[in-house]
Amino acid sequence: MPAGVGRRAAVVALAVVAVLLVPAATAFAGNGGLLPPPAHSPNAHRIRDAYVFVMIFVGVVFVIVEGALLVLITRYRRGKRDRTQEGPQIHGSTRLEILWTVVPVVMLTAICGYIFYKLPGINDAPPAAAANQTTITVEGHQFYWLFRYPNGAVSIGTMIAPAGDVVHENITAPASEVNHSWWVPELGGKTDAIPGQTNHSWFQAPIGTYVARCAELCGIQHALMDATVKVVPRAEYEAFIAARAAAPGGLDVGKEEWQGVCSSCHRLNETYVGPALGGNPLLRDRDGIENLVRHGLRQMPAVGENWSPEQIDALIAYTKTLPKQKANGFQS
Ligand SMILES: [Cu+2]
Repeated sequence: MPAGVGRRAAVVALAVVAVLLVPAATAFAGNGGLLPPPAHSPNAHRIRDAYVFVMIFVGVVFVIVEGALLVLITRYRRGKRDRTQEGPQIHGSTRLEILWTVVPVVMLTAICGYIFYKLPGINDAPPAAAANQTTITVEGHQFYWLFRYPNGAVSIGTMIAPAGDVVHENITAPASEVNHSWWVPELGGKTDAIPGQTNHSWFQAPIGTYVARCAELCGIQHALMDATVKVVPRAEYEAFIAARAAAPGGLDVGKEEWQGVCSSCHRLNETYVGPALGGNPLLRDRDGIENLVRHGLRQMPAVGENWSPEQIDALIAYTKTLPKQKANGFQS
């Protein structure tokens, strides 16, 4: 092989490696690299195991296929052969053909088998005998998550859950909503929140704070539709839901509504997705605000269509604490 050709091949190979390294480096620069975030619930562990198992095959296939591609491109290149001259004529290789049929079948069977082996542990929650059970309803709304606890307590944006318990999630959305998807990557897979339907998921997690996201494009502020799952000791969970149930119209509920619901689209002193609300008499008008959140107006969805009267009380209690006048200048 002439020296010039060898150098050119080396340069091409280096360039290919560099191009391949760019996405790999980007992936590793993100937290956790190519892997899902660490799992903190048995179902999430199994999802991660399945991901890693499939990833091993994907990696090996990628290297073999791309490697073969590079070898074949180099080995069978035209080189100095004239364009009009035919290249070497290669006919079938029975052994190779059997190999590239059988190997993928074996790989797909292995992947299938492993996934079916893991699936029950992803889908089915541990039985009642194994751990305390709690049920929390998760409701998707444009553009916030609302949580309902067994004693009637409600929270918005932050779910409080007892550590170690099997927490069953009933995932749904009110009738006039759009589809959302509840996803806490560290605690399990995605589950659709479909209007008028209830889907189920579960987790069993240690004390910690976990990020949740809406995984279904659901409208203009979809990007803001995240939430937090705070897993706390059981006593703390019980105290929280008891306090919430005792004061369903309390200021803390109102503050969550303002920050988690209204603020997705409104600022006090500047136009955001919706108009500025600072100084708006509506903030002191219970009937007016109720009508607005229950029915929506023009582009504004009916964000509180299924809120209890106490939740409306909570919102008005909070908005009454906001400044009466629109501030001078444009800060929010
Ligand atoms: Cu959504």
